[in-house]
Amino acid sequence: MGRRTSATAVAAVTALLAAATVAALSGVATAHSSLTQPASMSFTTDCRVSRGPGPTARNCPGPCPNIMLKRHGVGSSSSQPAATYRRGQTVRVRWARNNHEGGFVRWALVPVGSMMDAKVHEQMAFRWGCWSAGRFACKGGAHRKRFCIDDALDKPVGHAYQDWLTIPSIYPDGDYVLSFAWYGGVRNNKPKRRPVLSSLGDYYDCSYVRIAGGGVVEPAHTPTFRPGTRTRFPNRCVASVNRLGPCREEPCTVGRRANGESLHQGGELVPAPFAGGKTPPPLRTSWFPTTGAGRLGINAAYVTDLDGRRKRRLRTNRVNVVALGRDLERFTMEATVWGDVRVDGVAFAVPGKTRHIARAAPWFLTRVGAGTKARRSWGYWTAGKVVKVKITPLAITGHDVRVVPKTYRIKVVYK
Ligand SMILES: [Cu+2]
Repeated sequence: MGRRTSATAVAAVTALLAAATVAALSGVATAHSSLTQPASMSFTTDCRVSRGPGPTARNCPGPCPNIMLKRHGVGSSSSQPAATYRRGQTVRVRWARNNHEGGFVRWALVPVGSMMDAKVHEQMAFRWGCWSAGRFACKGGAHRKRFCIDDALDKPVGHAYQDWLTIPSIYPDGDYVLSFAWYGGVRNNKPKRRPVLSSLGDYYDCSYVRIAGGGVVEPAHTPTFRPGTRTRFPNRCVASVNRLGPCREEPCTVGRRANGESLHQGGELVPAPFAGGKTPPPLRTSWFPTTGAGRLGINAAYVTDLDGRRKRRLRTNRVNVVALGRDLERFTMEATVWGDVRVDGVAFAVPGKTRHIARAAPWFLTRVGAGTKARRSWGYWTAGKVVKVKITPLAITGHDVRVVPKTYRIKVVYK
């Protein structure tokens, strides 16, 4: 509880201790967890909805904390973000275990102006995992106070959870809110019991983060579910429910009674958007504000086979001979992009032919064939003749972007 330093914080600690005592005495399955890295925008460790009893009452319906907000210092606002990330960077995130087990954690990056809009958090979620993932032991002192808070299940050492997130490249430079949601927690910390019983509510936390630099801004990103490290199952999580909502209010029991029957029974689940092998729709960079001016160019281009393996790098200062034979029977091309603004696509143009626009990275001249894993072969060439391919990165219109295309000369021959 070393996170709290102000007078309000001391009061909060008192309330929390009282809550823990009430919970211990009455057997109320009241829980708590919060984001510890990057630092939360709030001092609360139990942002949830619950009526009580007494100090366990909370009206923190998310998707970001509405109570005990930090007023100053690091992590208190967009101008003092808790962390700065690069596009494509893999970053460590940690959250308190506080004697609890099970459920899912959902991550989203949302514009600061939408931080209290649950629909936006849902739409912009980019990653799901198991909440009980990456368990680690705290060292003593400040480390324990910061990351393990009240955890005492494995006395005398406190434990907490962690995972690593790769920041999708769809976010233009700017200020965002990283959103943490926990749902499906397991009643009485019994992850081995079947069915898995509900009683915990939905939990929320948020952190102000900045995104600056890294790779080029890409148009789309498909959300992923990865359980995380050190989980019980490689592709599922032990949870009482698989989405936010059914356990909006704690305790998630009949009549909201502490000793009531569980409202939901779960097991080894995947998050609802991934149920039955589904994948959520891609997130689009067009949802985010963009920086106005900058440059975009083609970094490199390659001849690849139809599985996308790069066979040779193309040069702009000479005719590139593509020799077709046993090693490479058919081919396509790929380009990479540099720049500091959003790229909306890459156009491949041959004089007199229809140009092809790749709409998402990796930037290939041909699409993946329907129902296959291989790309279509490119056929706008005549053996022995030089053909020009002009590759142009496409910037969002209405901005002052200097675009630098490249043209490659290609001659296809048979070996
Ligand atoms: Cu708790």
